[in-house]
Amino acid sequence: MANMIESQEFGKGDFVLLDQLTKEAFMDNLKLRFQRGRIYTYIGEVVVSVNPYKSMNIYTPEYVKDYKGREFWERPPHIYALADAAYKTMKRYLKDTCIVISGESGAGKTEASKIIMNYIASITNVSHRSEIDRVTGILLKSNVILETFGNAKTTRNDNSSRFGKYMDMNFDFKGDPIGGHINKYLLEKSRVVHQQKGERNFHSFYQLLLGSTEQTLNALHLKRDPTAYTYTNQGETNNMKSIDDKRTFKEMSGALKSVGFSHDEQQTLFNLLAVVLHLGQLEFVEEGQKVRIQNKEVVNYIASLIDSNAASTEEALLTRVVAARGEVINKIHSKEDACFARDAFAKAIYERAFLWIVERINGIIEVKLDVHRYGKSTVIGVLDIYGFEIFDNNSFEQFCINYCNEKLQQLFIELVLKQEQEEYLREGITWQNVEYFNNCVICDLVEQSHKGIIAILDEACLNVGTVTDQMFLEAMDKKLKEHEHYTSRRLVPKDKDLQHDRDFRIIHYAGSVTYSVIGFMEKNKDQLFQDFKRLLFQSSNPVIKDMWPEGQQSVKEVTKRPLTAGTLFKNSMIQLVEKLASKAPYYVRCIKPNEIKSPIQFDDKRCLHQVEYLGLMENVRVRRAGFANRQPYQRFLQRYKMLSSYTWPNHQCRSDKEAVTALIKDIRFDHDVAYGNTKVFIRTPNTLVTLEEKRSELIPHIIVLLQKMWRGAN
Ligand code: AD9
Ligand code: MG
Repeated sequence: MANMIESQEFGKGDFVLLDQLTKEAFMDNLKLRFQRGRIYTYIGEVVVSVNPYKSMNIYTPEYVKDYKGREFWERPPHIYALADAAYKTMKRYLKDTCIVISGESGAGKTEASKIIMNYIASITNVSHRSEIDRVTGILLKSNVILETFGNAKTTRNDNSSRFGKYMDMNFDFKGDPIGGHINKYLLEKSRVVHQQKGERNFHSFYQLLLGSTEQTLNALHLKRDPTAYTYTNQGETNNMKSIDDKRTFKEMSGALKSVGFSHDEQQTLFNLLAVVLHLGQLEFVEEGQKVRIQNKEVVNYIASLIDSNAASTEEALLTRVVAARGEVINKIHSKEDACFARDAFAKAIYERAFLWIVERINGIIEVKLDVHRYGKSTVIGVLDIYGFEIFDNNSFEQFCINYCNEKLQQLFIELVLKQEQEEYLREGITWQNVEYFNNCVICDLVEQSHKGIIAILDEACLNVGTVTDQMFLEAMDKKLKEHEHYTSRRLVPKDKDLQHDRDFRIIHYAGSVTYSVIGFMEKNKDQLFQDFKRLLFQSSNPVIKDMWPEGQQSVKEVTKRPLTAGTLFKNSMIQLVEKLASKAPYYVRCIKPNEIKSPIQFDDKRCLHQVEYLGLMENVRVRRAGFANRQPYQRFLQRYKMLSSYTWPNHQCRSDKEAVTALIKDIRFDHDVAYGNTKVFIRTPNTLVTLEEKRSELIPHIIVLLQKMWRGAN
């Protein structure tokens, strides 16, 4: 076990080894380790990681060498041990594995995912095959691109991922990376047009404005000043010391080039960023019944950047074509409609460009090698997805994100318990169940057909124009009033946490969250007028045209209602969970030590809350209820055979199992041990501690003995 390697001053390297499992003991251990610079601690094979908020000298090539091919218990706790375990399982048993990284915003998930990928890149391709180097390079560099377009500064994290990412790395039979695939989940596109105080739009805009050449900016009709644009200036946070947009722009452009984006493709991406910024500058003014655009030159910029003409662009911005009773008519926007449509257009352009980038990278890293020649490819998946979010004002996005966390928690419960149970069954050992809260009921509350929140929302969205957010809330109240995890102001008028009529609350496994219903329907419908799609499809820029294939549909064809954002998200979550469940899972549970990004402060209350909602205590309990430790007989012998004359230096038994039984009887530990078919199971951590102590006492004698033998032989 890990903590045997470390001295006691660092606490226990595995929470399973705590003498007594209390909240206090758990938190004391976590805090002590954080204060002593030990940011990783195990719960069996789960890694608990506390964000150090400073650079740590523990990711050097020496560390990589130290952990490569080792078992968890051979070295102090480190995320490398987990990455190595996932890799070994994949390579030795040809089993697909996945690493699920969870934790709240700023807890260190994205950093952890990069550390894992870098580790895997460094331990593979020992024969330096150039094709493998190329693939690994692309996999790593794609992170730079995705962070530029998908991350932003929020109040909680200067580099917050505003999308979920699941990345598969494919390996050949030698265990070298030969390709990969990225799945992205729900980009928070509302950020494109609106940011809260203290936050920024996606990094891409600032990088382009501050990092590109004067010539590029001129061609895009842009000024080198993020405060000049509505869409980049609402959070009033442009000069961030921690963010070097200029430098990152260089790095990102380099990454685009080396990953394989052509010059035209890069140019198009920059054009689209500029289009979004210009859209935010459009001013609509009412003139009698009509609305016109005050700053026409902006329309010209937009038209030229999307390779279209100004007249069509202006028409798409001010009117929409609708089919009514078989007739096609041109409907003029009100000022409010025009603003809404403009924002929807900006969000859609950005989202589509992001999706296109992901697909483009996928096209490049897709496994193209001949399967017959290289054998079946195996996979390690890394999931870095948004953590549980509670803001002052929680909307549809938080609802989706928190639902996602419910799904992952459900998977964690199922897999961690299932795995334990399966192992006991396989090994022929009886065990007792541990009580835990099964959040399945909350997943149902959200996703059940007909009765779930998403279904109720979809039903409300079917009735165009007539149903309001408030009516949707009433429908929920009616259907869900009996549900123990749902409440609203109408149902409990005196509840202090429900201050507005628009509020409803879900009691999540991680705590209660109050959501404002405002905007739910609009965000769920996620409507973009066909006029914009057609405009972009008609662009003479092939990249833009390619991004908008549905623009080729005629007005009359567009009758089928597309799936709503909520349903699409729900489906993608169900698929994701299925994908993860089919793989051998490894877990990293990230904890954010404080709210002020301090490398020394450990905020007890905040940390305890995270420990509670991540279910870490239950995790330890499950691990301890059964057996704290298990080891294959042969491995156990190798480590402890010196403890008994039955087994030292070699045993005479018929099997390793018999030898271990004799050894354990000899040292009188058989009351605490069960013998499985292939492994020995040790119930209490103390037994293991004693075994280790006895071993450490004997080792100096053995060394002396071996030295004598060695001298004798010479
Ligand atoms: V969010 O849900 O995307 O908003 P993450 O991904 O959990 O969030 P992230 O990995 O971005 O958090 O970490 C936040 C910041 O903490 C990083 O930008 C680093 O400054 C810092 N961090 C996190 N992990 C480490 C680490 N292992 N070593 C040093 C770290 N710094
Ligand atoms: Mg992140």
